[in-house]
Amino acid sequence: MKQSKHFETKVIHEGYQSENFHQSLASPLFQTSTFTFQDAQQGERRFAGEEAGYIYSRLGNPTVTMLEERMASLENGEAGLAFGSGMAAVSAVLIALTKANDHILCSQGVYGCTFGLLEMMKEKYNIECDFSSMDSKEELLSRIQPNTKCIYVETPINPTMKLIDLEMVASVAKEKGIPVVVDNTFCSPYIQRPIELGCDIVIHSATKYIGGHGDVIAGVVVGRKEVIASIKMTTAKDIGGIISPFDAWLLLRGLKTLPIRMDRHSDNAVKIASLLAGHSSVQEVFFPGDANHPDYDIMKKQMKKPSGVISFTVKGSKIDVQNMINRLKLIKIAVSLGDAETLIQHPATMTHSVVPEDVRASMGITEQLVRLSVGLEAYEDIWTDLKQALDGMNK
Ligand code: LCS
Repeated sequence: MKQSKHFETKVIHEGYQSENFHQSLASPLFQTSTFTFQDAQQGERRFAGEEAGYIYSRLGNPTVTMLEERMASLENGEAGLAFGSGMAAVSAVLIALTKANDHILCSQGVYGCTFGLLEMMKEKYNIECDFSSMDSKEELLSRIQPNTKCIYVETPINPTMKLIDLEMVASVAKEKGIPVVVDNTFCSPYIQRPIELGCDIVIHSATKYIGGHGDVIAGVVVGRKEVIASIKMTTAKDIGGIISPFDAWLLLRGLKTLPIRMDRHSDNAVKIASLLAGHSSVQEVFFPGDANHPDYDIMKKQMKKPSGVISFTVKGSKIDVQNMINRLKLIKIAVSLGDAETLIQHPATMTHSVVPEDVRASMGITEQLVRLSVGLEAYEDIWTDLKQALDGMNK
C-alpha cells in the first residue's frame, strides 16, 4: 500500500496488497498446510534459502505473513512473528534468549502462566529468575547479574495494574547490553509502543485486544529483523507453537477496529473506575488512568491513555467476593480480557492460582482483589450491573 504513518490507516491496510490477490478487498485466507514445488530443484533451492517462497505452513504462510507485517508496523518494529497462543510467544522468546544457568530479571508480577514457565525453566535448566519492582535505576542495577540474559517486563502488570517506566528500564539495559522484552498485552500498540521507548522485543497475547472478539487464542512477537529471524529458525520452527492461518485471518480482521475499540474500552473504564471508587463496598481501585494511582505519571509518559482493565478490592471475605461476582447478570465471569463483553475474574483463585500464596501476596494479589475487563457495552449498563452486585454486599 501507499505507506501511511497514521495508526488508524495502518491497522486496516498494512501488510496487504490487494493487487497481488485478484483485488480481493478482504485479505485472503491461505488455509493450507503445505506449498507445492514446480520441481525437485525448486524445493532444494527453497530449503537452501536460495529462492524466496513458501514451503510449509509451520515455516510461513501468506495470511500469517500479512498479520506479522501489520503487527510489526503497528509496534514500529522491523519484523513480527505470530504464534498459536500468547504463552507460545512468551516461551519461544524466553527459550530463544537463554541457555542453561542463565538469569532472567522479571517485573514483580506477571501473568500466572508466565510465572509457571519461569518456574519450569528454573527446574529444568537452572535458569534463575529474580523479581524486581523496577521502580528505580538503582534497584534495577542492583538486581542485574553477570549472567542476566533478559529483562522481562509486563506493564501494566496483570492483574495489579502497576506500571513500569519502560524508558528507564531500556536505558539501564542498554548500558548493560541486555535485551528488554515487554509483554504489551494490556495496552495493544494503539496505547503503548515499547520499541519506540527503547525496548527490544514486544510480546502480545493476541487473544486479548488484538483479536478483540473472544474467538481466537494467539500470540505475536515483534522486534529487530535478526532477532525475529533467530526466534523463527529456532524455537518457532522446532518447538512449533505456530498460529493457524484462520486465526491469523481473524486477527487481521479484528485489528481493523483496534483504535476505535480501544478508545471505547478506555472511555468506559475511566467512567467505571471513578464510579467504583465512590462505592462504599469498594476498598481500593487500581486503575492507572486515575490521577491518584501511584504510577499515573508513568501512564502519562508512556501510554496514549489508560486501557480497559481495572482491578479493585472489595470489603469482605473471599466468599463475600465470590458472592458479589455471582450476583452479576450482564457481566460474564471469565478469564481473558480485551473482549467486547465485560468480563470479571478472581485472580487469586483463577489466573494467578498457580502462583504460591506468599509470592501472590508479594505481587499484591489478595483474595479481595477482582479484575474487570471493561467491555464495549454502554457504561451505564455495566455500572448498573456492578452496582447491584456491590450493593448486595451490605445486605
Ligand atoms: N501475557 C499476558 C499479560 C496475559 O494476560 C496472558 C493471558 C498471556 C500472556 C498468555 O496469553 P494466551 O496464551 O492466553 O494467549 N492472560 C489471561 C488472563 O489474564 N486471563 O486469561 C488468560
